[in-house]
Amino acid sequence: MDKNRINPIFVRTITLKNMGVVNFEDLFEAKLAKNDMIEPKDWMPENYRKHLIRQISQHAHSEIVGMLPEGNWITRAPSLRSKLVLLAKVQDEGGHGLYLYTAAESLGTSRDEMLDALLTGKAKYSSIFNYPTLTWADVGAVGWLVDGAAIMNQVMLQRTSYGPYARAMVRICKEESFHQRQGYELMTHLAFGTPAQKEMAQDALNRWWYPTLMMFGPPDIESPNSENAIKWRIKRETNDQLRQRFVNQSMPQIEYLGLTVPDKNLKWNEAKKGYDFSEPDWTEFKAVIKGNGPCNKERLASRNKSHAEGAWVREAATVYAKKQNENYEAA
Ligand code: FAQ
Repeated sequence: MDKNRINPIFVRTITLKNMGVVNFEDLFEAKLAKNDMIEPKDWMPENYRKHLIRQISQHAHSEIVGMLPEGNWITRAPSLRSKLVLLAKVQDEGGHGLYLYTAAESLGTSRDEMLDALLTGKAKYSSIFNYPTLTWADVGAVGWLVDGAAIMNQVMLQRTSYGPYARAMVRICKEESFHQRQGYELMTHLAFGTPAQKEMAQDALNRWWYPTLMMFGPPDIESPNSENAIKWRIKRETNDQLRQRFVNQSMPQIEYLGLTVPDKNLKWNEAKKGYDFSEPDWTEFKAVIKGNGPCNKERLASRNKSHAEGAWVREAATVYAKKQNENYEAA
């Protein structure tokens, strides 16, 4: 970040020709009230900026750590078609990470700072990517359930109040929709295949169901960030609302596949026009986000290895950019 930049926190008012003295905070609130986007050069409260850097960088980390569980299956995909599709999907997730890091940079943080926080284990990323992909059916379950849950949350984020984040989400949602279809197609083949294939699909659903419900975050009463997120229109719906919608949407898909959820309490509730269901194990969730999930150490080790192996690319790019600059200045 440019240390000499005027710190906008200390500049609170501006005098406009027609309006006299205007308070920046009032302008910010008026924009939110009108559903206008906040843009990088607009004044914003420091806590709003920090909240966004936290959420967007965690989201970016999730995308690139999220490449690992499925990337693990590229060399073992059962056909050329499924290999090509999976390769394209995993590559898309890398692209999502890049748009999101760029959106976070527009708030005054740097790529190096964010990556350092990820690689040293200080930053969070989605709990879901700390679970292993044990069989080919898990690739289907990730595309169908995990991308499905991601879309449920990200459709709302297309209308988040920060412009660069909202715009990144538009393209990301389109791509995630393909990913969700790819996962469901794979599950369909297995669920309507041989008894052994159907069993694989059921086993994957059993293992991914509760971790997917955890993706939406803790229950609303235990979600410290939700109040500000809703106030500032960063989130438009709460963790519990989105989790409920996800269950409602998934059940007809599960029934079509002839599969079942690992939840004896799940039943339709006519009064609320939605399903009642069991909460995930929140103790497990807390352990996973503290770094003690089944694959946290493995995921961080993989990211650190890739980062170290990419050092020569970063060095080469820096030298090339310097040379380009020198040529430009000499011309
Ligand atoms: N995992 O107060 P809240 C994808 C943390 S993208 C880990 O409720 P908030 C694509 C939370 O950070 C998936 N940590 O927090 C893909 C906070 O800690 P902090 C990622 C979690 O922010 C598919 C604390 O708990 N999507 O899957 C989780 O209001 C397939 C208290 O929580 C996004 O990031 C969790 N599940 O709500 C890629 C969407 N939940 O920071 C590859 C954007 C909560 O105070 C393959 N993010 N925490 O230390 C959001 O919408 C929100 O940040 C939530 C959490 C909903 C994730």
